[in-house]
Amino acid sequence: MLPQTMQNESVVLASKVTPSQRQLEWQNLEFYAFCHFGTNTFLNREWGDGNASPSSFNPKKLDADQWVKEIKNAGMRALILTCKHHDGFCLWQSAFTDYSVKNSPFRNGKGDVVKEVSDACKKYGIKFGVYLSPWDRHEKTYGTGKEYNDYFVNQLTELSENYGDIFCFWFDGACGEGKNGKKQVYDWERYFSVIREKQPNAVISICGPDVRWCGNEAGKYRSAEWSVVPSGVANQDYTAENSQHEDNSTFRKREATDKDLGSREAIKGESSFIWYPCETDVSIRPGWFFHKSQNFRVKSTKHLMDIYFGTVGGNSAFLLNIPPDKNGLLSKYDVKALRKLGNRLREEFPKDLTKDASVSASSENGENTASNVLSENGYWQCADGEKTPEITIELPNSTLIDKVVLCENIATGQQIENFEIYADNIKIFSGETVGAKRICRFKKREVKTVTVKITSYRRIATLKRVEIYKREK
Ligand code: FUL
Repeated sequence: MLPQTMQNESVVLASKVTPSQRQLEWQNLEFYAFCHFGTNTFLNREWGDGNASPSSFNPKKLDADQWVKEIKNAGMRALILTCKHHDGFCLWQSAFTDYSVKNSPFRNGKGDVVKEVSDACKKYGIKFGVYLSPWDRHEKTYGTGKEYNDYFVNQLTELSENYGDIFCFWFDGACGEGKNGKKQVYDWERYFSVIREKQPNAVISICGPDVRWCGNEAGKYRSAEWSVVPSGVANQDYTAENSQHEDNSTFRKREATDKDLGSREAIKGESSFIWYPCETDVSIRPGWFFHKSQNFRVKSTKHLMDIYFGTVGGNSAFLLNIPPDKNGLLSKYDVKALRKLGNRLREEFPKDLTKDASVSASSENGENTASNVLSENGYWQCADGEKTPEITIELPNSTLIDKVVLCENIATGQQIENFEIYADNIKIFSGETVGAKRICRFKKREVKTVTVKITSYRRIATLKRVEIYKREK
């Protein structure tokens, strides 16, 4: 028997949608870096017009190890590099254009930034991703149709074949006219099939089928985030329509436009759904590229932590941009912010207090027992049709706590609509949606038992993990 609440055909269909293996693996990354770097860095621009001389690109002290060490230390698990931004300048030695590092003074025209950064990622054990702007303001074939699509596919092929495993191809929605005043019709299906063939584990993000743009560049997040949305949301025209059309800073401050994509009200009447999880991209500074004038406008730890809790802790990935400076280094201002952020994250999540706890649930479903929520394997699922299932963690002693972290078993879909948390039978938190991760924060208190009560869900109710923390200091 289905739970009482699940009486709507759209909800039944949405509850059956599950992530692909590559989406499941991507979800584990949670927090990762963006590095916007290119001629704009040297010319103090956000959008290059494609006319900058390659000689402007001259990072004299480039040290990708420094970027990756700081990024990793701040808790990030991957890095996406702007291998080519809208200006068309390539940070690798592309055989298909002269507009690249090969005509720059960087390493006497012998350098390859993509290689140095991807090698550093391998060395320090984080994943590497590629931003390749479809919009190209330099390339003369842009706007011709097939000829530019061939060019773009050639570049995708070079990047796919020469730099090891790539976890993500990030396609921007921003698009305008090219050098010849023409607009290009992108052959997305062809781009996607090249990636699927050459890098089958990579997610294709934003103008792609695997990861959804949050809809703003200001670090705004939804209080309830659904990874299952109507199929129409994964449409490149829809994404491009909502993306930036002009180079101005107002866009970067704009807040989320779509308030809700996945609730039962939002999906009413829809009949086709996809797993399309959210990624929130925001820069540590006002701009995406480095500008000296913004050295004192690096976001505070408090602001970054708020975004972290709202995104990683709210069923979205967090893509934080840290732009290298003209030397080819993360500047001391950004490094300081990253170090403070890393320290704060370690303080917030020092050790999981559920070690040595015991667990019980109102019901269990076969091998999906309650005790699985305290282990790395398996998950808990309640008996079919139970109305308000609950699970209780009993700590060995009364303990000060200030956070409960919940993870649904998203491999079987996203199902929880509303839940409550009780500390020794006193309600201390209520929320909507859990998904991959929900970080529930409350004022610190001494607690012996923590109960999670699922007050409404779709088809089945599961939890993969329950963790409990208390901030140090
Ligand atoms: C936007 C671009 O136009 C910006 O320059 C930046 O790359 C940002 C991440 O995406 O659409």
